[in-house]
Amino acid sequence: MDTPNATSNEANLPGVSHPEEIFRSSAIVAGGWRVRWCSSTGSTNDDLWAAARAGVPDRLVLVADHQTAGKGRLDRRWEAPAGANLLVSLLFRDVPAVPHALTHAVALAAARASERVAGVVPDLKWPNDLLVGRQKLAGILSTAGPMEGSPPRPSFVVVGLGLNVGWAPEGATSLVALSTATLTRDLVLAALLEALDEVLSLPADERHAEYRRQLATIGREVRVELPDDRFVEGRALDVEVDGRLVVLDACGVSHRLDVGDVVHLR
Ligand code: BT5
Repeated sequence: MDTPNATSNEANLPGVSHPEEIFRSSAIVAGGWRVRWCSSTGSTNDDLWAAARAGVPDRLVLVADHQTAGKGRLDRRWEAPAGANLLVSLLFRDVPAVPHALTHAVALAAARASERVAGVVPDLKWPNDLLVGRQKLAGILSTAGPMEGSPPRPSFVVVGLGLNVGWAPEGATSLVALSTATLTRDLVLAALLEALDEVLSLPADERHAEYRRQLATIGREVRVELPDDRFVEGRALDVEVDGRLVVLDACGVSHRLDVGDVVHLR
């Protein structure tokens, strides 16, 4: 595991074409994480993925005040005005046999951090949204590096989290809207990294059990919209260790779903 080095924040980040311009010098270092802030970039996930390809160390965390091309899943956009929300990507080079476990860990850590700093207790919605009631508080996008080894697994994973701290679009929510606590993005980030260390230290089966417990999707009637415009409706029965959602439809057919958007019907 790489040791954080708070003084290295001015250094160029390999794989990013304009590092001097985008990185400013503030650094928070917590646990084994090395944190770099940039004022504006396209997408922190894209930058960190490129930097990972160029060899930057494990547990590098990239935070942006603003993204001009923030990405959601399935080529959607992630919006946030400059300076309002936590826009962060984390690099994991220690990839478990089930890479989804890293995404789940970040979701659990974001939920713990929201509770600790703001007293807000979000639910998880499959695959990785944080909701309060029916409103989205945070979303996660994970991008895997090239496969290697035997059996093959990603050489690294970048997990990007957009957590609404001070702003939310119509129909979504933010920590500030839900809490009277004094909140800064630094505070939320520090709580996130601390919680992530805790969650990652859990044995894999306990972590999966916690993810399963917090997944409000289980036991609900759901409509899962699939990327090819098909959909599955039924009762969400379970989430498997590999992250797949198990849905039993009205004909008694069980579907194991890898990607999709869930609508909680009841
Ligand atoms: C997600 O996608 O929820 C994943 C979002 C990941 C964003 C982070 S920010 C740091 C890192 N760098 C990146 O470029 N991305 C990651 P998805 O489930 O597809 O949700 C996207 C949809 O959520 C959009 O189509 C909008 O409808 C809605 N949306 C956009 N911005 C939002 C916001 N701030 N809060 C709530 N909903 C939002």
